[in-house]
Amino acid sequence: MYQLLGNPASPFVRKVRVVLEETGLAGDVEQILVATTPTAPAAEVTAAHALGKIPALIRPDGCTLYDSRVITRYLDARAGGRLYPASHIWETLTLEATGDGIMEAAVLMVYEGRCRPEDKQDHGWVDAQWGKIENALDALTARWMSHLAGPVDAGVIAIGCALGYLDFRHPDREWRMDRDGLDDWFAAFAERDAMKATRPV
Ligand SMILES: N[C@@H](CCC(=O)N[C@@H](CS)C(=O)NCC(=O)O)C(=O)O
Repeated sequence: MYQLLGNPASPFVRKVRVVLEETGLAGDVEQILVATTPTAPAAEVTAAHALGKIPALIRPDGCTLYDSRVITRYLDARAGGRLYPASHIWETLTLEATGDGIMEAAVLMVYEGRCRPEDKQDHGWVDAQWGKIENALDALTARWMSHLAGPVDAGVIAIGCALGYLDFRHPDREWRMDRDGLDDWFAAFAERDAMKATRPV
C-alpha cells in the first residue's frame, strides 16, 4: 500500500488526489492527514520529504517521491500515461508549471499572513505575489483556452486546482473579474467527480 502525506487544504496535495481519482488509483493509496507549515514542520513530513513539504508519496518499498509533479507523473505512468500525453508533452508540462506557480504564489501569500508576526508582514510583497498570479491568469486567457478545452491532462488539472485554491484562500481578490472565459471553463471543470471529491472545506 502507498501512503500519501497531505492535507486537503493544500492545492499541491489536491492535484495529486485529483490524479488519483482520474486514474482510478485512489484505492491503492492510504491518505495520511498532516498539518505542516514552514515555521512548524510536522516530524513525519520532514522524515519523508527532504524539504519538509507536502505532498509526499511513500511507496511500499519505503522510498518517498516528491514533489507534486513527480508524484502525479509517477501515478499516471502506472495508470497508462493518459495525463502526460507524448504528443504535446511540453505544452502539458508548461501548463502544469503555470498552475503550480500560481499555487506557489498563492500559498506564499497565506504564509506571509500566518507565519510572520504582524509587524513584520510585507504587504507590498504580498501584492507582488498577487501580481504574478494575475499575469499568469491573463496568459491563460490569452494563450491556453483551447488547451484547457481539450482532453484533461496534468496541466489542465493543475490549473483547476490552482483556481480552486484562489477561491478557497483569496476570494476577496476576485480573480474572475474580466476573465469570463476562464470563469466559465472552471465552472464546468469544477463539476468533475474528481474535483468535487477533493474540494477543500
Ligand atoms: N513544489 C512543491 C510545493 C509543495 C508545498 O509548498 N506544499 C506546502 C503546503 S501547500 C508545504 O508543504 N509547505 C510547508 C513548507 O513550505 O515548509 C510541490 O509541488 O509539491
